[in-house]
Amino acid sequence: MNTRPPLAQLGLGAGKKARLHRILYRSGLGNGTALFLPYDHGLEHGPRDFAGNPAAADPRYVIKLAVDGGFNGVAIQIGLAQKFYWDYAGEVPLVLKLNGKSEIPAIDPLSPVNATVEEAVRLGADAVGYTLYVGSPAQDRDFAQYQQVRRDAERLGMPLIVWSYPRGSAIDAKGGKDSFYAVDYAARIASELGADLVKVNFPRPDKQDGVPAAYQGEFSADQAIGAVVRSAGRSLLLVSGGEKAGDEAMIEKARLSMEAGATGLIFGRNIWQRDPEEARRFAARLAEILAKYPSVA
Ligand code: FBP
Repeated sequence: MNTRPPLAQLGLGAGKKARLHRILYRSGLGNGTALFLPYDHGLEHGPRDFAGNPAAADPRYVIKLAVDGGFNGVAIQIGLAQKFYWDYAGEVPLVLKLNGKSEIPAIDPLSPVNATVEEAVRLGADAVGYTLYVGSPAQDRDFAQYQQVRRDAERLGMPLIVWSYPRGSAIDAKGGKDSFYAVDYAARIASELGADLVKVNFPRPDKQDGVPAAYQGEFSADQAIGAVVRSAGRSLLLVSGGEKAGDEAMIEKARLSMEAGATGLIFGRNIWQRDPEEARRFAARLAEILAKYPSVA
């Protein structure tokens, strides 16, 4: 098992350290782990994601779920943060997502920036989020706009969470977006580019078509996620949920991630696509896993 680097070793200025301390040690279980609730799907996928649980179309419902479920943060876009976070400001940390895109146009993956780190400060955020499409043909423009966000986050003492997502035709030809190769590379890129936390999909070592020789062969799930944690280095690793799946598959994903040294989980659809009682019960099961992996600040 890898050890999670303590906050003191992350090279953080006072503002970033204070905010991350609030997220990791004053919210959720307060034991250095994190369970985040992402809710930017209305932009990324549209209302189709709320079809199974129409209540989840209401931002108040989802933010309250984050408060009641003892989450370490809720990740939302500027519009929802301005009009809905207010009701619960201070009750659950805000992660303001600064870029995003719709799924409608068939263009090279790139998430344009639509909000600033200054706005995150004004809204009381404890972190900002940025989606970086690793390997996209638009990667040069992505890196350039990311640089501005990184510098603003540094200047304003705001922790930066990078959604490091391999996407695009070149990735599709090399094992796909969740291959061990692509996810491992994405974790390393986020570390190279200065992410404080990096969010990745769980790596699939079985996806080997077109991947480099180093990723061909027999790798277990725990070997793959262990390598990804190491590639993230001093960027704390968060594992995303993906489409709604069965309880046991998600619990196993959570267990393997935490055992490998991840800091936490960022599960959206697997939480708010359930009815409220089921969502709370499932979040409590995830919390039981996080409770087994405390770390000191
Ligand atoms: P989920 O746990 O629901 O997968 O949410 C994680 C997330 O990164 C969201 O923040 C984002 O809207 C969505 O996944 C993007 O998914 P994709 O890139 O597969 O469309």
